[in-house]
Amino acid sequence: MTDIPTNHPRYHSLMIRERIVQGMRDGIVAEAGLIAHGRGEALDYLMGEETLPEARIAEKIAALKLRDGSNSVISVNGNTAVLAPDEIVELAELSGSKIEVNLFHRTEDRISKITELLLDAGVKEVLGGKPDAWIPGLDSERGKCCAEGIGSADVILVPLEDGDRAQALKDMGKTVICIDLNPLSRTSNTSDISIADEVVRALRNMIEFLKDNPGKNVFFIKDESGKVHSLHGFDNQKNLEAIIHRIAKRLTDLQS
Ligand code: PTJ
Repeated sequence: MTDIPTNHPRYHSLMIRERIVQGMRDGIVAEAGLIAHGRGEALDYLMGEETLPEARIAEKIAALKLRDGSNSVISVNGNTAVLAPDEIVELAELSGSKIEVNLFHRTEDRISKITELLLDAGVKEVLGGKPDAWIPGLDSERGKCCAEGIGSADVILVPLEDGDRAQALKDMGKTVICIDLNPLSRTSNTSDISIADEVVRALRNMIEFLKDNPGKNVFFIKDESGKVHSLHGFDNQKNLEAIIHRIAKRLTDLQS
């Protein structure tokens, strides 16, 4: 890995980038994953590289939905595995979710490397290696899934997703939660709960929230201004619009 001086003003961002590059060299991240990451970096820059208040609301609601699901599944791809293996495992434990590896650029070698990475992070079982079901409406390799995981999930968390599968999962009647820095993407606009935040920050915030609210029936959450939001009344489109306005305002403020 390239040596990044710790006093570099963009140290944190460059270190994360290095993890993605190394992940690609190790055969875990798809080549296209580098491009996806660059797109994410640009959007994160526009957001000030911090969790926006609306994203925090979505994270809390998503964490509760995941914990409330009777068969919740966290779907993992190459980028997510390399950036946040420990966070995936911890969130799965706290929310009682299964973990399934599901890849757009599927190869058996990548599936087994990602599975190994997650097992090393401490989870007992990782699904995805022996697919026995198919997501209807998908022609790509991404359609392959496990009946006991994604196939029968009622709530599914899909970090760094492509729009096609989000729609196909919705068509199966599942509650779809995405993590995607692009509030304009098809994935964000298709999902039930869209978290427009960087994946590591998002997963850590969800973990923190569940730790602060262990085993409770939580139906309402408060935002930073003290406003109360109901778990059932969450308006995803409105939340995404607020994020787009925030980015637009930030750009205007930076210009003046
Ligand atoms: O590992 P595979 O084979 O399943 O492939 C994974 C990738 C990411 C290559 C594949 O799903 C893909 O091509 O995704 P897209 O269509 O490029 O979409 C990725 C989305 O994730 C984009 O909207 C990015 O802005 C966003 N994104 C990238 N990095 C991050 C991110 N969102 C949150 N956190 C990030 N670190």
